[in-house]
Amino acid sequence: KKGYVMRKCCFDANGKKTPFGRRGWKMFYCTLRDLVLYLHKDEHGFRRSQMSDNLHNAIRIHHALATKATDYTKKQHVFRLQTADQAEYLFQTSDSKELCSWVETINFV
Ligand code: I3P
Repeated sequence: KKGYVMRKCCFDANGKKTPFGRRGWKMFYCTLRDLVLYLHKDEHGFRRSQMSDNLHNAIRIHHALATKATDYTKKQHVFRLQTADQAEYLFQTSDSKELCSWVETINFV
């Protein structure tokens, strides 16, 4: 699965709160492949990039959990992603169908 999303970092690895200045929303082209979410500036990023670039913003989703962020009311169509290393992100999708599709894809791969 692929597509544009907005991402906000809430907690870094080991549940450490993401510091102010790095908590903003940022747009990425997201590619889910082999249990990794790759985040790039645009849809050409994956093809153009070196593997080291790919891994820079990559999130491993093995043993991760995606849930609709019903408690986050500032934006619509947002899901929360909690990873095995206890990082936490919010992702805003374009509509409710995309939201369900990302959540299901992440949880059932
Ligand atoms: C953050 C940015 C986010 C905001 C976050 C700020 O500042 O304004 O949009 O989250 O608030 O810290 P910065 O870009 O300097 O990191 P919301 O959009 O959810 O309000 P937060 O610290 O309460 O998460």
